[in-house]
Amino acid sequence: MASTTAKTYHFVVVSNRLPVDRAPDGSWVRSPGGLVTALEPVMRSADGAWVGWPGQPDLEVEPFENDGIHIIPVPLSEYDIANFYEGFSNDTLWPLYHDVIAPPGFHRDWWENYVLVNQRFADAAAAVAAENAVVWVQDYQLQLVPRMLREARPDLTIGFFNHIPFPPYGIYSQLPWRVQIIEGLLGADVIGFQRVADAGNFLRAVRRLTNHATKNPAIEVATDGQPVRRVIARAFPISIDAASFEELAREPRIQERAREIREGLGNPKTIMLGVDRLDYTKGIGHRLKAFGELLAEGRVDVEDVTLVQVANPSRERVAAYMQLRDEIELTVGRINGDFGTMSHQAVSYHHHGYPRDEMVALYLAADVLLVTALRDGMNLVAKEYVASRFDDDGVLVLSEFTGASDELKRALLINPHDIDGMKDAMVQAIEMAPKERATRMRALRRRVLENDVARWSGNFLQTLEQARQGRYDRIAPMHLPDELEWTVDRRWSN
Ligand code: GDG
Repeated sequence: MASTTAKTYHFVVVSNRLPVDRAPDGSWVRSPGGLVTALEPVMRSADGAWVGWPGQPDLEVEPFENDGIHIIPVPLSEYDIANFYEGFSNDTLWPLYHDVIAPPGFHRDWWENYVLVNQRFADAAAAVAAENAVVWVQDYQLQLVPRMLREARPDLTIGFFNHIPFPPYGIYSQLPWRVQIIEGLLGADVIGFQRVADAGNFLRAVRRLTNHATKNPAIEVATDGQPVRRVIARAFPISIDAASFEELAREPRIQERAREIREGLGNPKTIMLGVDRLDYTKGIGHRLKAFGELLAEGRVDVEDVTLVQVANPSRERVAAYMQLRDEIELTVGRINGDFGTMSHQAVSYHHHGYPRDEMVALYLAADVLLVTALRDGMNLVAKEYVASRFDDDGVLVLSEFTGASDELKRALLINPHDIDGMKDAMVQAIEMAPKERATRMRALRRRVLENDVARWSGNFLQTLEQARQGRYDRIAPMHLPDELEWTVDRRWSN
């Protein structure tokens, strides 16, 4: 383990969590996220560094190298985890940015700690960034970092990507610290969102809360006594390492495992699958309600159709998540009690995570994937299912409230609040003829395989490079559904 303390880097990624986990024996294991896969080639060629929290309270570790990536750990105390992370990030921003599906908590001590911890991340990044380096900050936990970094290091080129939605102004405006967050983000040169609608919501918030002019494709940020700075805000829909999912799915042992899974479930005619973090944004309750009603009405027979639900444990110390788990498990128990037979369970429920191999086997075993999120930045599970189905089979039922629905138009698109509509879509998916399944899946696959995560990071970093060179003429204007959105300057200020 080489120490890299005094070194500086020309490419720095900053995210709440580091891309490595500490094993019980003290060694570091790469966590298999899509972001790491996407950035790995850039990291290697640019000799990059990754700044983030190592995942355990009060863990102070010196910078080290892991498999070609320089790791710069930022420690968080128990207090920081409770206030910055579980509090402000996951109990204020998360519900607020997801259409207040759950009520956000507004607590000044959470906010104060959010500011403090963001400053700590910004300081750590500023310390390791070389002169004129590119720094890419990730996600809602670190929205103040771009401005903090710019103040410390005006020489840097700063990108920010928001993995979750950006809410409409009517909701965003509830946030007592709404101006500070906007100004924090505007420290970046390029701000990326999942959907065009998210970028539009952000632009509207900029107009309502600041005096900066918005001229497509840039916001002109005027700070006292300094030249006007241009900030690009636009959509860069994230994706997955599609080829690696297909590759895994093509392995005979994974296909054999898919057959075993089907057998283990009693070889039902149709397996429907849900894979989600156990989160109230994912619409798991709505999905179960629809399925339960189909069984009760006799439109679906428990001998023919099984719903497999993987509910990956998440944020288990946040009260809303504890309550959600109780509700979901009560519902699963009721459905199984009411409709299960000795040989067939209605819902096969799993409250734990699985290795990637098993996930891909599940995708192959599932005739239908149900993505019923009430709000979701993108939803990578939908794209992983499509990438795995090299056999051009399987039906994707996809909520229109996911970012993925902007691209995956040949899925069966649903409004998960409309339970009857969702039930009809489930039946349509179960009954769909093989030919239609294949036509739809082929179209979905073209989309996912072309727009993979390497293309996503490539597009973002290219825009960042154009911004660095001041080549704003090279950055295409973003087309908002309502073109008028861009034309008004300096409308309101607070
Ligand atoms: C946020 C945004 C946005 C899940 N269970 C297991 C497992 N997973 C993996 C999936 C997928 C990932 O976790 C979940 O990604 P999603 O996109 O579905 O959702 P969030 O966790 O909420 O992610 C989201 C994303 O950021 C990226 O920008 O799309 O909207 O909310 O990759 O496969 N993986 C394994 N075992 C499991 O049991 N191995």
